[in-house]
Amino acid sequence: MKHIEGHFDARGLKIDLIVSRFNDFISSHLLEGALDCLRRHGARDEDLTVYRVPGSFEIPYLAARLADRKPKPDAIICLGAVIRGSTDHYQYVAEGMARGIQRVAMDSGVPVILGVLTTDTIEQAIERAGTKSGNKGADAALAAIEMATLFRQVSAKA
Ligand code: INI
Repeated sequence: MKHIEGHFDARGLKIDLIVSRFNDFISSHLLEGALDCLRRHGARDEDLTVYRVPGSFEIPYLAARLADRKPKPDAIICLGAVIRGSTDHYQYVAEGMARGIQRVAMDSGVPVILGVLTTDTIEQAIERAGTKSGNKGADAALAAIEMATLFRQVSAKA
């Protein structure tokens, strides 16, 4: 029986991070968590590139461009915070962002990791950006390492 899975050694992985400027108070902490996690798993700064976009809705547009480059990145990590307001704008931004990210991943074959918080309140976002519920940017980085190392093995076997 074959059993193939990713691991958590990030040495040599080329990873792009896309960070939304909207709610930067939150997304900057997600970025810190992601970078810290990547470095602690062996990623080198010269293999990491941070890109900024205006809001989470724009993340998939840039992800599509980055995933299209040759050579492709090993993974793309998307970071931001969509926080519910008094109108339904939140819903359009959150749905467009999540569906777009998934579409880029499916179309490109690059793991595109959803590290964008969608919360009802600012407090819930703070809890997930390095306080009592951990740091979802770090969680996204771990998922990126696991998927990138899994995809490398699958490609090597193909
Ligand atoms: N962008 C976010 O990243 N988070 C939000 O909470 C948010 N809300 O609620 O408005 C938000 N809006 C901006 C959006 O992502 C686009 O930048 C904008 O609509 C221009 O296309």
